[in-house]
Amino acid sequence: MPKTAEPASERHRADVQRCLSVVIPAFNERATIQQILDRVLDSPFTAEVVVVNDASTDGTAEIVRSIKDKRVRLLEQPHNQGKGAALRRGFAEATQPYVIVQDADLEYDPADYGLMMEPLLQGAADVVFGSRFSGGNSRRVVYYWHSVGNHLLTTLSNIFTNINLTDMETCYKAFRKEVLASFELEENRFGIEPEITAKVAHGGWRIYEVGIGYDGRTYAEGKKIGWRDGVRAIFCIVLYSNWGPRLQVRKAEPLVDWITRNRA
Ligand SMILES: Nc1nc2c(ncn2[C@@H]2O[C@H](COP(=O)(O)OP(=O)(O)O)[C@@H](O)[C@H]2O)c(=O)[nH]1
Ligand SMILES: [Mg+2]
Repeated sequence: MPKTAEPASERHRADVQRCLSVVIPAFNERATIQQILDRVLDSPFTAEVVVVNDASTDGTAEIVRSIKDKRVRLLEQPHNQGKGAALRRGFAEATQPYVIVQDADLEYDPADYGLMMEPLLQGAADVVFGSRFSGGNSRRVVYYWHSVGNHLLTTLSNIFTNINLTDMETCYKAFRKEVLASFELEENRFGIEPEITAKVAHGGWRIYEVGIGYDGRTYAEGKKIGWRDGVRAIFCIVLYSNWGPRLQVRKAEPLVDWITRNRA
């Protein structure tokens, strides 16, 4: 990537152009939605925030509605459909040249948008992944077996896509808008992460990875993803690879769907 005198991450706030659509999928995130929106709106890159409320029942939407900042738009899903469906809706509504995914909890920090935007603004990248497992950023120490699972899923994804990511499942994925317009997304739930990864890899887009901080939450603090989502992720890695159509993995979909949906 070409070096400039003043990288985006260190540029003076006043010099930063607002150019970023932040898409926030939100399902029952009353405890954190206000705080994450404050942080997102505080970023000098944020031109627009598209919150997709996934039929929350805890008052999340009311909190979003009470925010006066004109950059915030609230979209309502008619019934709960999952993160993937929420992102599909949010991406379709994004109007800015760059789009980033922001979860509604506080695990990922909008203060890292500068790092994420740098390769995009310099014209070096079409897509940027924020990695929790590379770089010297601080990271809350949480579940060991989750990190093993993440590494396994990333490795499997890399094998099928032939790109060398260190964190495929990261929430922080930033795109030039054209990239998102170049493919259709199908996954409704957490399978969206391997699906996006496979589609940007197969599209030949220029992908960069930057180290980001991570303040992981525990299940007691509201974390929801589970091992069944890992099963779905493995399925999606194969399904959306070049091997998918040849192996006719779609035939296994009803069973994988059933496993994913029947949460303990
Ligand atoms: N778990 C879950 N999250 C959803 C859903 N729809 C939207 N989301 C949002 O997707 C993001 C990621 O979910 P989260 O439970 O934090 O995933 P995790 O941090 O990987 O465990 C959060 O912003 C959720 O509010 C859904 O149906 N289920
Ligand atoms: Mg989360």
